[in-house]
Amino acid sequence: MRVDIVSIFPEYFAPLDLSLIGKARASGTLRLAVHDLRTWTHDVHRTVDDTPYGGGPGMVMRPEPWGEALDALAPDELSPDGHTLPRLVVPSPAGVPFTQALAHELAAESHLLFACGRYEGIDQRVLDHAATRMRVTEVSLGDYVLFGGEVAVLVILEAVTRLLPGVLGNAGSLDEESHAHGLLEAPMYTKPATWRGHEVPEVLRSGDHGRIARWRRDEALLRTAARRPDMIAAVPPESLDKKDRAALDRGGFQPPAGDVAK
Ligand code: JAH
Repeated sequence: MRVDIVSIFPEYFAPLDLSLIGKARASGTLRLAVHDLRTWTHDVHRTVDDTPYGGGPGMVMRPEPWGEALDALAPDELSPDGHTLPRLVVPSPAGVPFTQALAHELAAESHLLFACGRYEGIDQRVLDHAATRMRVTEVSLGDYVLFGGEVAVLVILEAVTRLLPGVLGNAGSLDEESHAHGLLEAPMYTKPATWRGHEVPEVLRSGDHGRIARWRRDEALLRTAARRPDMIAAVPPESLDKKDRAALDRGGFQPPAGDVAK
């Protein structure tokens, strides 16, 4: 996968040399380049912002440097290798929610181009014009405001690159983790069996794989009901069998109405 990032703070992306993302880059699985937006300014002060039309606080990113950056990184002409245009991803509090499903979708792209806004954001015409030539997705990580899109891009890239073939090895199974099956995971423990007076649940030391699976399922259901009412409400009622319903009931949660799975 090819990834380009445009930012006025390219130094933010130094961590991408490290750890598993660094390995993916070294192996060629990930071809990543970080670009300074000021490359595409022409005034002595290399200005990237200006005051907002209509008034209001803060500054807005000028369209001209962004226009040139996108022209350079997403050229109109088809290259000799017949490459397709990148998918432009723009972190913004006004974006669509970033989910594991969207991470999978982005991991299937051959070329991602990230545009990091700062201040009050990028002049809307940059995104409107880009959308006439390529797919543009504004993405939100959650309902809070950052200084800019840089940290959001680090998060998105970490979620996406670990899905690329060969990056995780097969040590971690992607389909057993949280958000793969719509429930939070049960808690995990390692040695020692007793630590500061806290014991590892007996069932996990029993060696009884049937009981362990049942316990983990119950804990996953109870945690999800307690912490994520949105996720438990989205569980299809017919996917909950009698034991699932009994676990929720014991925890004081109302199991959803509907057909009971066998
Ligand atoms: C803030 C440009 N949902 C997280 C998130 C993503 C981006 C931004 N804020 C929060 C942001 C200022 C300028 C982007």
